[in-house]
Amino acid sequence: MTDSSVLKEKCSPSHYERLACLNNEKLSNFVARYAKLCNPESIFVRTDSEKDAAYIRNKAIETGEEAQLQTEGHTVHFDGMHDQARDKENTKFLIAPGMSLGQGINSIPEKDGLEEINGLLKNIMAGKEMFVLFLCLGPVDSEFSIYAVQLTDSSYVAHSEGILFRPAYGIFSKKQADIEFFKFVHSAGELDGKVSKNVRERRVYVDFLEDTVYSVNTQYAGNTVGLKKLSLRLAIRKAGGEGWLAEHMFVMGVHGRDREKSYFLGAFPSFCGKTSTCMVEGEKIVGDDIAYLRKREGKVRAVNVERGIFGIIKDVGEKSDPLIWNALTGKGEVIFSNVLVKDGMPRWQGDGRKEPDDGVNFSGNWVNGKKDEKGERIPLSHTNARYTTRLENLKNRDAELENPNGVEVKGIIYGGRDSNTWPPVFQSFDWAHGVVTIAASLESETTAATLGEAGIRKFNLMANLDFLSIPIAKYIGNHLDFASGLREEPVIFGVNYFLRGEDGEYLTGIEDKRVWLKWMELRVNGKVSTVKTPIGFLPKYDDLKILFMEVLSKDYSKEDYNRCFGLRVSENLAKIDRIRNIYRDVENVPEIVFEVLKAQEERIRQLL
Ligand code: SPV
Ligand code: MN
Repeated sequence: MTDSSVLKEKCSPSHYERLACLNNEKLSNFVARYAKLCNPESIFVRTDSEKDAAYIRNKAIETGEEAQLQTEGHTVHFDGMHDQARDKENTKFLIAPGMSLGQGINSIPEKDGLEEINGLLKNIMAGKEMFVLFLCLGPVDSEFSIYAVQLTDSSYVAHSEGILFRPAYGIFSKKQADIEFFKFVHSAGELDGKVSKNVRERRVYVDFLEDTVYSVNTQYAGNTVGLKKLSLRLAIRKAGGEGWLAEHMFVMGVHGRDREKSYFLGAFPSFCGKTSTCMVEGEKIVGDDIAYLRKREGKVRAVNVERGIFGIIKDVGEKSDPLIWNALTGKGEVIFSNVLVKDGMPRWQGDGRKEPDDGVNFSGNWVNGKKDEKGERIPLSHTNARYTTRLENLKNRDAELENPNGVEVKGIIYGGRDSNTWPPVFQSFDWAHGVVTIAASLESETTAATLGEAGIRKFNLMANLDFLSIPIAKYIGNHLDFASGLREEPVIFGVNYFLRGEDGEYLTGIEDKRVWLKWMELRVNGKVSTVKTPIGFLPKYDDLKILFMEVLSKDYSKEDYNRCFGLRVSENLAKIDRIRNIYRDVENVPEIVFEVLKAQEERIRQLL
């Protein structure tokens, strides 16, 4: 059977024509190859039309991958009991003979990986429809754009891609064979009811040599939605070779006292306040998860790779998160995943309402007190339950979201879950100091967003470790080099929302991040001075006192300030030791990393 015959056989004539008219042999070969291997019953080629989007939405309801909720546009999707987060262990990079990605990055020889994945993909879509999606990372037709084709047999995945990313069939049609693209092949595999059955054979294999990612026997979006974390891995490598950066960062606009906006990027590991930071009241969101950064005319500009949010729903409440709350409770397209459904309404942990005693959740019929096979209580919704919606649904969406030139970046913020070392906010001395002692020294206490034990401090440089597709040393080198040729370097800040006092109590309030943002805005615009300390520049008490009153109408006491901003000497020294030990084990780390850490250590030791 020739390539085109499999397409003719499985596509209706009009859908066959949708592919054929793109005149792109590479593309047709790719689709044909996996159509042959995965053997779906039929193929749906999605254009950018609303009719096609509606077909996929309806299909998700028809197959049961999603169920309609009471509110117009709302649906719910459940992932399997053991498919609720990114699977780090089974996510691997295919590498050619003689190649090494170094420490901390899972890899498998290309030949073995392909053999395994091709075996798993064989006939995996039998009886199902395969969707062919054309999408774009970043705004369409800009310097930042990367195009992508996703194949999937999951209407939930296809639906999510359509909400989260810009459609690009039109560009494929315009550019014809002259288009480069990332490729994603996904199958949920055999289903048990509506969920992936063979999660033990869950695999996410990244073939960066072919710009292709395979994802099998899983539905959780972090493992399956190609343009999200799968493409980030490909983009990091592409960026490294081309002198730009692909980062796990939000993009937001912070208003100054004059109402002028300054744009910030922020990198936080999962569950550390990333979405809630870019979503604070009074400011503007461009994106909450992934950004591409490029240099232009001596400045850094960035875009949101996505146009939607796949956000954590736990603790989203009417009072604490009014902007998200409104988007999630009003009409409009939202997929709720792994929440509890009670009387056709989604409910979740920490939604601020009286907890129901029963309902349907990821474990099936749920009653309060239900236990899993290990005897542990099943919460009403999963801790990593999420919502998927367009930024368009949010009142605080920034007008620059679709600007093909991105926004000018004034500051970059790094934050982790850190109970005892960093102060709530501080500024690095310069680019290299920020890259080394803040970004590349980022650690975070673990959470439920990935499989594994929670509550352990883990090194996570730039909050991007899970997605690194190049050796750590090379990645740090790219960051250090990125400043070359810049007239104005973005200012690098560290934040910590999880600092605790001696009794274990949190020292800062949930809303305080609004103050830290305002202080950073003042700093990037040179409007306030600082206290110089061995770890960087700290806010002055008097400035914070004014900001707390202005932003939160709150008194800020000197005692609070001292508790939060007093330098934790032994903890900071211990951190330097931990980080240095990590980098000592990594090959080819630029010498400047050790020099900057040493200088920081000496500055701190002088206080002793
Ligand atoms: C994260 O965990 O960082 C997320 C969700 O943004 S996931 O798509 O799973 O990566
Ligand atoms: Mn993320």
